[in-house]
Parts: sequence; C-alpha cells; structure tokens
Amino acid sequence: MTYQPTPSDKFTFGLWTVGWQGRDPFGDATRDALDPVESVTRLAELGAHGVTFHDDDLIPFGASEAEREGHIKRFREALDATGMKVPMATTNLFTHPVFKDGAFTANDRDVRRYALRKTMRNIDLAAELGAETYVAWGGREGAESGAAKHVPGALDRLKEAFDLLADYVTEQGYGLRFALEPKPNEPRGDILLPTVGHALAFIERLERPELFGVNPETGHEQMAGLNFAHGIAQALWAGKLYHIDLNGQNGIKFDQDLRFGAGDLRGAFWLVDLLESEGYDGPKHFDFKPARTEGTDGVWASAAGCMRNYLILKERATAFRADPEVQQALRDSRLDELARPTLEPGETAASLRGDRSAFEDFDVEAAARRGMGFERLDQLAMDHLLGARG
Ligand code: XLS
Ligand code: MN
Ligand code: MN
Repeated sequence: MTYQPTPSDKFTFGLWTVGWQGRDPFGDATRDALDPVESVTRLAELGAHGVTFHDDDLIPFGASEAEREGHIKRFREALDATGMKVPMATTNLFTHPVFKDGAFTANDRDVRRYALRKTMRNIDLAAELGAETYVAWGGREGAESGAAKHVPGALDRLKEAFDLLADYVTEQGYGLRFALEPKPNEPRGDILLPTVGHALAFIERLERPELFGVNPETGHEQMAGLNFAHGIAQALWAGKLYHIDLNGQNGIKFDQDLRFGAGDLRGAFWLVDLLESEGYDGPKHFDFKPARTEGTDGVWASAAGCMRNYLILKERATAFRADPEVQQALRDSRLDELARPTLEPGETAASLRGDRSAFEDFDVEAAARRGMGFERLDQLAMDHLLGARG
C-alpha cells in the first residue's frame, strides 16, 4: 500500500486550514499568507478532491465589487486547471468585530440583518461553484455571562435565520443543503448548539428540516469529553450526516485542530471504521491547523498526513472487519444478537408479558455471570490498529 490519495477518496480541505498563518491569542503569524490559487494547486498535486472556503478566505472582507470578481475569476481558473471541486462553502460570521456578540443571534438587530445578507451573498457564489453543502458554524452565537443572552429568544432568532435561508435556497432553486456545525465553546465562553445532539434536536424545530443536517468536527465533540464516533453514528442513524470535519484533539482543552490521526488515535480508528462500514460517501473534509511551528513545507506535510492517516486507518479497519478471528470474536460478544429485534415479529406487550421465559423462568444470575468477551475483541482491534496482525 502506498496510501496515495486520489480524488475518488473525496478528501477536501478548507482554504483556511492550509492557509492558517499561525496567529493565536498569544502570538502573531508565523507564516505568510497563502494565495488560494496556490492552495488549490498544491492540494490537487497531493491528491485531494476539492477545497472549501468561507467568503472572506477567498475575497478579503471589504473588497470592492471589481476586486471580488477578480478573486473569483482566478479561483475558478485554478479549479478548471486542476479539476478540483468545491463541494462546500460557508460564511465568516466571526472575524470582523461587528460580530463580537454573534451574527444570527446578536442582540443588535441590524447586525443580524447584515449577517443574513452576507450569508445569502456567499450562498449565491457557493451555488454558482457547484457546492452541495452550506456549512453554518455558529462562531460567536453564544455568551460569557448569564443575563447577556436570553437563550430561548436567541434560539428563536437562529430558527428565524435558518428558515429564511432555507426559503431562499428553495426559491432560487439551488441544490444546497445546510450542515450545522456544533462546538461547545471557543471563541465564546459557551456557544449555542454545543454538541451534535443539540443540533439534531434543533433541526427538528425548523420549517424545512429535510434541508438541514450536521457537520460535526472531531475536536469539537472531544472538547466536550464526548465520543465522536458515537455522535457520528447517531447523525448517520438520523440520516443527518451531511458533511464532516476531520481533525485531531488531545482531550478536553482548547480547539487544537491537529492533523487527522494525531490526538485520539483509537478514536480516529473507530471513526474511520464507522464511516467505511456504514458507507458514508460524502466529502471527507479536513478542518485542521498545521502547527504554527511549521514553515510552508510543514503545511503540505501536515495536509498530506491527514489523508495518509485516513487511508492507513481505512486499511487497518478493513483488515479488522475481514479477519475471521475478529468475526468469531464479534459473535462471541453477541453483536449478531444486538442486530436482532428484541421482540418476535408481531409480538406485542401482551405476548411479552405472557412469555414466562422472559421473566419468571429467566435465570438472571446465570445471565449476569456470562462474560461479554469485549476485552479480547478490543485487543484484536488494537493489534490491527498497531499493525501487529495481518
Ligand atoms: C471553527 C470551525 C470552523 C468551521 C467553519 O472552530 O471549525 O472552522 O468549520 O466555519
Ligand atoms: Mn476546530
Ligand atoms: Mn470545523
């Protein structure tokens, strides 16, 4: 195996990821700005399928109409020359100080109206470039203190915004769906829709829920101490995994955005196992930040590492599932039994109550003593992950 990615792997990168200059709350940029055209070209050479962007990644905030057209034209030419796609786009509603109290949920109504216009403008561009997904991360939709944000009211405003945007894409006939991106905190003390579960529940309150899914990010769920693969599994189960942001994170701390595979490696293995075995076929989007210690070469090494790690983990997960010993261990752990409905076909509460074997004659103590075999199963997974088996 060479682990050489090709466009059919559907790996995509945000312009803001490889383009991150390394500015953090304590330090200035460590790298020069990257021309989006160079990012498209270099990522294509590395085997990526496409790029994604916030409006301001491509067109600097405040650019004139003529400048805007110029940036779009150069970008389009780079896409045409390389065959790179733009499967997703999003809006920057967090960098400019006007968004200091949020965008769709800012207390200031004129800021909310401005945020909607900024978003609609970039939705037009996203549709023009053939994007299928529009991501919405509520960057500063949150608060640091209790009375500053009336949360039920803010959720009303968030629903109002998404209902309007869904009407807009429908009226325009755009083939776009929205993917809400949860994050628990950073840059706000607390952010609305902090986890995949919150976002899934919110979507059901919208007027056009079918146009909304989620874009979970590895590190964001892990910042909340949650199991990312479990969140993804529930999103898949709900038919709502419209997009995914892959990266790495070392536990509950600031949003590290490490390259995919760094941080929680076992978590990454189970995630790839899940995505591959459930047949997720959307873009595998890396939202990472090449460490600010790196120069330009390090940026591309980091981007290549994201894809390489995914492909290595895919190979290991496939070998794990194909291993006859693993298949026996899965049966020993009764995973086949979990796949079986608890009731017989046509069985009712009344017939269950009438089944003495389910209760009166059930040997609770014997069942309690049965080992589950999970340790052996997990060790087999560990052996595969570490390359100690087949
Ligand atoms: C920041 C988010 C952001 C979104 C897109 O933490 O991950 O990059 O993915 O706005
Ligand atoms: Mn992040
Ligand atoms: Mn993200």
